[in-house]
Amino acid sequence: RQFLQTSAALFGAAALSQAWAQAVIRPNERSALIVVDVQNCFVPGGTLPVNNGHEVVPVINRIAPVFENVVVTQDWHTPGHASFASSHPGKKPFETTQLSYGQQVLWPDHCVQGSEDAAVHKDLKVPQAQVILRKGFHKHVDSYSAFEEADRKTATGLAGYLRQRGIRQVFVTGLATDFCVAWTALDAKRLGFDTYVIEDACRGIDLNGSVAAAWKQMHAKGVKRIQSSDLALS
Ligand code: VGL
Ligand code: ZN
Repeated sequence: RQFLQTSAALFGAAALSQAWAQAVIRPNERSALIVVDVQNCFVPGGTLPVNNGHEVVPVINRIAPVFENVVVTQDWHTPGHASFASSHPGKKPFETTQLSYGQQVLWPDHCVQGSEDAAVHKDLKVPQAQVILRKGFHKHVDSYSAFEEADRKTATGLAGYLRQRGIRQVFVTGLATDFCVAWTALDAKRLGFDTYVIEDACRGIDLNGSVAAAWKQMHAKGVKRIQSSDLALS
């Protein structure tokens, strides 16, 4: 009896401190939601489908209303883009090659400018989004990150846009966790933004453990990994 009461009290205290430790995160006017590449190409039926990629849509739709500032990105490649395996004779998708700026994973042809495949997913509901940023439009340079192209020299302009609008904190969601989401989050952090990735609002491609590797790198650089349930939605 005594033991049961004591353990119940301890359990209650533990649950309470747990609740305190897990402080709710409340986005404000200096926060932006970044929705990365939620496009037809990256969901089942698209040209570079991410497993269960479509499942990010309801999660993003649920959290989006608390964000005053929303950025949507679109992977937006030229026909014959350098990141396409079809542009490199003898190469197959998911192999790698050496380009002028370093190693490049080669992908199936995807997200070609103006195609239905490159359109934003029809069920995504972010009517307040203020900018749609297209990336990967230079034929010879890929751009996983929404901030900087793969040559690590060419800026997209997003950092300046966010700074000029007074944004200090970003919440990254979308596709794919291990490529465009991770690169975007790592650049955001490096460029001085307080950076969160909302794990359940992302899905990964996962080539040879790339999802785990991406989380490890993001953790090492101070990107914060949270769940959509950590956000205050009212
Ligand atoms: C992406 C591979 C190629 C992404 C874009 O959005 O994560 N991945 N292009
Ligand atoms: Zn791409």
